[in-house]
Amino acid sequence: MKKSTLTSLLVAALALPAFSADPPKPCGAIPTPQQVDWLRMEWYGFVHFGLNTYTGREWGYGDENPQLFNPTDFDAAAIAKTFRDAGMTGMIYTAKHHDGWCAWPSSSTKHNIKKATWKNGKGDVVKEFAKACKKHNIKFGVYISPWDRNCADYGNKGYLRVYYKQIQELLTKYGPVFEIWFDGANGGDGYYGGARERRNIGNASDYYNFPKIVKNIRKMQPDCIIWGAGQHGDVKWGGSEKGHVKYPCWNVINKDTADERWISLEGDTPINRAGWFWHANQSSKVKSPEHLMQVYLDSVGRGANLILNLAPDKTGRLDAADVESLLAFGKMRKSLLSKDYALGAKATANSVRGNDPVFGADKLTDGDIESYWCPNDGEKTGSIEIKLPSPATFDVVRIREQIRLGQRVSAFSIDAYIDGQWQEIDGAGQTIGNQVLRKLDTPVTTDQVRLNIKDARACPCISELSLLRMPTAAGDETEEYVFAYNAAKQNWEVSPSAAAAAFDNQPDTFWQGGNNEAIVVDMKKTTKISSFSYLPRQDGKLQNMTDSYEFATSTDGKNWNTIRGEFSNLRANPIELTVELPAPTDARYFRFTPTRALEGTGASAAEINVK
Ligand code: FUL
Repeated sequence: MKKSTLTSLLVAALALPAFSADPPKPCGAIPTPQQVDWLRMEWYGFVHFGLNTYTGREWGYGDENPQLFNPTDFDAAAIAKTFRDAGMTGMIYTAKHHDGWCAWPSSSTKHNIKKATWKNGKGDVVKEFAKACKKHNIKFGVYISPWDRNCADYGNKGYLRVYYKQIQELLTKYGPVFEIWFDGANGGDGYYGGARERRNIGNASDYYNFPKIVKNIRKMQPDCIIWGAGQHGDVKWGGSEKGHVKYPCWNVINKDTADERWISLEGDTPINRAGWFWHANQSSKVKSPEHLMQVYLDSVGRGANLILNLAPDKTGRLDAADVESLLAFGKMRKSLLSKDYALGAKATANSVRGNDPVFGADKLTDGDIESYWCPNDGEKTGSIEIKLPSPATFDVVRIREQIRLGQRVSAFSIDAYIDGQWQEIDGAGQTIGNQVLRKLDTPVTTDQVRLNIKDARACPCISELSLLRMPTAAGDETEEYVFAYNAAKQNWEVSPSAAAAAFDNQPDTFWQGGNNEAIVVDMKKTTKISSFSYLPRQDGKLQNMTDSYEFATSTDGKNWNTIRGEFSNLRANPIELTVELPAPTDARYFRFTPTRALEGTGASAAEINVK
């Protein structure tokens, strides 16, 4: 090496800042930039709107008349605006649900919007929503059910061509799609082109060939987040249709193995207890803003995203009660996030990576989501003290990890300096990820807070700590169950008498019997009824949970009018379901006969009602 080169290298080395540390190496699986952007969207809306809106079903059978679709007052822009006003960052529309009906003029099947009464078959709901989202600056996504109860070829290879075509149409004709939703419900009874039978597809991933689907989506829309797809996608189900995700919440699968892969979670829930689609008389079932806040804390506040469903009614408008609750929750959330008492506060840490200020403690309070505090490699614990300019009162602590380097922290606690000493205000912190929102039991007033990282998979990388105040108390989970209606049941004569538990207005008690064991009710006087409702057992068990029925009415107890059907989606969402009768009917007696259970051979019902 020439002497001059050596000298210039030495000069360059001396010119470096006194302390300069390299950033830590990623730990485990890391998210793609798209997954990071997606997590920062936090929450967005779901829209369930299709033929089910007109039949009152949660799952269409596949034989519905496509002419039924006829919204008289559909305004996609008004819906997108409501979502935007609430603070939602996107919308995912059920372009095709399990009934197989396509809400766009698809060339893959005849069962589509071209046969709708609406706009003489010239309409396209997907197009209108995509345009409306663009106009109101929220992202647009699609739900396209893999299960198709209409298609004659469902279960065979032939259906795959149809399905791939549908995916291709949705991803190439409507502009950017931020997320595509592949539902997990697969196979079962259906119309299937007239076969009216039960079809099982075995392993869903193998049948649909999700790896191939994922590959094709990446080509068509590289930025599209893929939900489900048998864990070949980017995001997985939160685990219940109540919107919550479990805590601790790791955004990886095959954790700590060579196959570890980043997959985030999404909590999903409808704003209305009536179900995902719109149902008559649902206004009394809307979830309160406080309840929604609790759902938000238990999804977004555990490091996942939240998708909240709003269902347009038959006119195509959102339900007024749903909108009111959505906007009230949106306001509550904005208020919660509006003031961070820790922003700009001084911070010191017991250890800073290579003593380099780039990784200093004040990165937690600089309002920059990308900068982060980090200790040296091998240090899996650490503690940071934050000193506020003056005491503040807060009851939510938000902490974020720099997830681009992987999810690391597995245990933490928070202390506050109160009455001259450090006191633990949260000792139960586990994972962090994109963000945790830790709600304290009571508000705390202090000017000093300490975050203790107690364990991590590698040196922790914490990007933010915020001190927030909840505008009103977050709702409690045990909000009282609201029935669709409470008829005067006390005078009814129920046979067998053991079935009384299904008519006591107590959601927690339930009747258990056998399949095909009829319950006959004498209401003692003839009334006009137009629907009946069924609440499945509420103890969290699926065993003997009735999911198919016969329901009959009679004026004399001898001659019966009978209908048959299924209670859909109970496995994921065991809510009270209302079945509209074909026409209002005079009845003194009704008979409920369970004909199938989700699991097991028995039958059960927590509550049955008529209206
Ligand atoms: C479930 C479906 O079966 C429901 O009908 C609904 O669409 C929900 C979002 O996903 O798996």
